[in-house]
Amino acid sequence: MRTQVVIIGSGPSGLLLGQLLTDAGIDNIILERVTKDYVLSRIRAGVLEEGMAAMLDEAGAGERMHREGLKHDGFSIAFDGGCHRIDLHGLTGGKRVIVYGQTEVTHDLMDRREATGGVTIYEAANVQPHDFDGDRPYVTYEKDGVTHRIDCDFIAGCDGFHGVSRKSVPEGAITTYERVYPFGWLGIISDVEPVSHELIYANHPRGFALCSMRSPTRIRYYVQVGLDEKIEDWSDDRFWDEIRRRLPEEQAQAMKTGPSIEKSIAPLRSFVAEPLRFGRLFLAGDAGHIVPPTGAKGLNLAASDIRYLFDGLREYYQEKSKAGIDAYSQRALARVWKAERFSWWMTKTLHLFPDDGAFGQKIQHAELEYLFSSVAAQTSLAENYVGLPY
Ligand code: RFL
Ligand code: PHB
Repeated sequence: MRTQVVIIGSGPSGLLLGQLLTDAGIDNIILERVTKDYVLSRIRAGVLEEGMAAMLDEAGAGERMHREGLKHDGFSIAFDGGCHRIDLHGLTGGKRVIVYGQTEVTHDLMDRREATGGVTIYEAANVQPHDFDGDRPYVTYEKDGVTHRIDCDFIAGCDGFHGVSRKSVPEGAITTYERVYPFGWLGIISDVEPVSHELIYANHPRGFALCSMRSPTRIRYYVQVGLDEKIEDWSDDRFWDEIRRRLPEEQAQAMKTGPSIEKSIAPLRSFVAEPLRFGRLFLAGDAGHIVPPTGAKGLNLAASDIRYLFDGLREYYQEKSKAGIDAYSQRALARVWKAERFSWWMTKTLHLFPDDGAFGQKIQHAELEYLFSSVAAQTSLAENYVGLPY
């Protein structure tokens, strides 16, 4: 088999790249390790920057997002019994974010791929990129016990943090930067009305909490938990009691509760691999970098990587220029590091860090009080939250 670009991974990065390439007349095949239903069962991000929304439009997959997505002009930070609103729209000259689940984004991109005849091979086992340091790379995989080979011009590693692409790069060619946080997020989904029509991020002595949503009738709430916490120990009642304790009185009283339809614990990590290109292999999205979810940047960074990578590949095929692919790693990393900084700052400012002691807590309080009193500080937060330009 031969194609122009083999894409490893059918998450948002791989699907977005695949669609833009298909629409530009560039052949591609996606290899995905698990089933389509499994990919669609993953519950992850929920906040889209306008830049990402524009890319979904460009890929012809934005229609339902515009219809069902919730446009948010601001969010609040709960602290010390009060709730302080960050006016994203006013502080950024009219920008906003769209609350629309990653599951829906993936669904829309998969539907569009099917409608335009794109090829995805699900349950492709032992996917392995080869010879990407030369001019004739290829990828092997197993399907139903048979080994297949696809020859190609380029390989896009869009296979997430645990994927095979980054692991295939010789150790000496890659540098990694990492910070693992001493806590995780316990998240639930429940079909109840959100406590507020905008998101609330809470800093509380018992730990961080976040009230997000998926629709006007479905909530996505999180609480910070220790790394040793087990999901079996968290009944729905225990979760609702804990999140109410971390919110101001007014929101705690108003909170509607119900049975959870999903409950899971995710660890928090900052991670960057440099560079993001190794000959004819590119890393994009979580394969190349991870942010803690506090800034809602993971999914949005996947989109900006694909912006640069797609532009580079299109220039290569349509204009016979290598300039875009040569610049990919540097352009993507410049934006990645700014989002890493912002996500680290949001995480540091809003969570309880038990090892930082009383001094750490005092600094955190000063940081928040400064933020609530300074339009300059709020503007900086707002412009990062809505997304820096591509
Ligand atoms: P994905 O979504 O992980 O997709 C990678 C795809 O590659 C497949 N794969 C392979 N395929 C073939 N061969 C292999 N060897 C393979 N290994 C893996 C996988 O099955 C999968 O289908 O990466 P992508 O496309 O780069 O998208 C990135 C986003 O998914 C990610 O940044 C965000 O979801 C991060 N994230 C969150 N971001 C937010 O902004 N807000 C959140 O609330 C939020 N919650 C989360 C998250 C990520 C989580 N992970 C990674 C466990 C919660 C969790 C639990
Ligand atoms: C979510 O809705 O899942 C969500 C929203 C904002 C975040 C993280 C997660 O910062």
